[in-house]
Amino acid sequence: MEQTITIDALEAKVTAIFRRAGMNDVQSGALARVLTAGERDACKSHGIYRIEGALRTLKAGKVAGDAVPRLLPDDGGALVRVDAQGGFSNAAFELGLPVLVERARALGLAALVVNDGTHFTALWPEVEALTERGLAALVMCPSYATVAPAGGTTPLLGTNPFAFGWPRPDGAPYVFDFATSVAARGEIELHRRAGTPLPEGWAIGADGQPTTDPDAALAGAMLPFGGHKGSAIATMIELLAGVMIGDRTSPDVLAHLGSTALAPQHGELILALAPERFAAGRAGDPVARAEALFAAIEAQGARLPSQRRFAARAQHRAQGITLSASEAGQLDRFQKHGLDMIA
Ligand code: NDP
Ligand code: PYC
Repeated sequence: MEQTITIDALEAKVTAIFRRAGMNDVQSGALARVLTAGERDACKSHGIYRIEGALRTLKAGKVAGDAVPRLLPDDGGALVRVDAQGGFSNAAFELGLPVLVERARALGLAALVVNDGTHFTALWPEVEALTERGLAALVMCPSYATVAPAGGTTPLLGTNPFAFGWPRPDGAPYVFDFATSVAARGEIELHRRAGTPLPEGWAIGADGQPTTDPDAALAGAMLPFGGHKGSAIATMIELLAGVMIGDRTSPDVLAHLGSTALAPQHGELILALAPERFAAGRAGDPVARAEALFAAIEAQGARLPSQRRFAARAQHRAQGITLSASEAGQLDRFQKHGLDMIA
């Protein structure tokens, strides 16, 4: 039977599942917050369906559920670094956030580098943590090699998500967050589970020919969004959030895991910018100018990115989240049996 539960109750349940699986409070709490936020905002591809993959990765010994992230000593400059210690990047981000905010406010621009973390969640929770504090943000990370570069046929790049946020004085921030492939791999997996074909143009099979079959797509290669443009952005992410920060690129991740069934371990780059510092001494208030731009977009009947998410959030806050019978049953089984549920 379908089950409707509050956001807080869902978060408590997801936390309990991770605790039952042997993860510590720091890791369980951070991961539960992000996955529950995915359900709350109707981002099914990075919501509770990802619990199974996280537990599988834990059972395979490819993520440390007991990791305590460590903030590395620095010189007080713009670069803040957290060692995730082999745990989930979400916990490392939470540790680095206050220092990143303080440095960005003081210097105008600061970067948080997370190394050696497992990151399989959406990026917008991290972006919103910065916009809530009055900062603009850019976040990116590699994934595993599943996307062929434009003009190629073999998986090399990751689905490499890229997210941006701009704080707004009254209400929800401007945020976009997307895979640099035509679709996130999670979307293909959801089509596979539902037995529905993919839209045209998402993927090619192992033979290099276009396919709408999710299994063939998962065995073949995904395609970058926007042809050579998405391919170049995905490559930039490999460089900035892989090579530059001394961490794995997407091919390294796949070589390390040997599978896309496990959550990827790599680094992450988070940039925080203080708009008022950049605009100082120039004409015009950046807040007011940004609002005028958003108003002009909406005046054409276009919607701002994340508006769908914010509407889902408001609805779920008011009415709770409805889980299907199979989702609710699976959560109960995970909570009862822990890692024994994972083959
Ligand atoms: P979508 O294509 O669903 O959405 C991309 C963005 O565009 C969202 O901000 C969305 O806002 C916005 N948007 C969608 N339609 C419109 C429209 N008509 N007008 C204006 N804005 C619009 O995202 P993806 O499927 O590419 O990615 C989904 C998630 O997967 C992301 O959160 C990403 O971080 C995550 N991901 C994580 C990876 C990882 O390794 N950790 C790898 C790949 C993806 P809205 O949500 O309101 O519709
Ligand atoms: O949906 O492409 C994806 C993805 C890869 C890793 C985490 N999410």
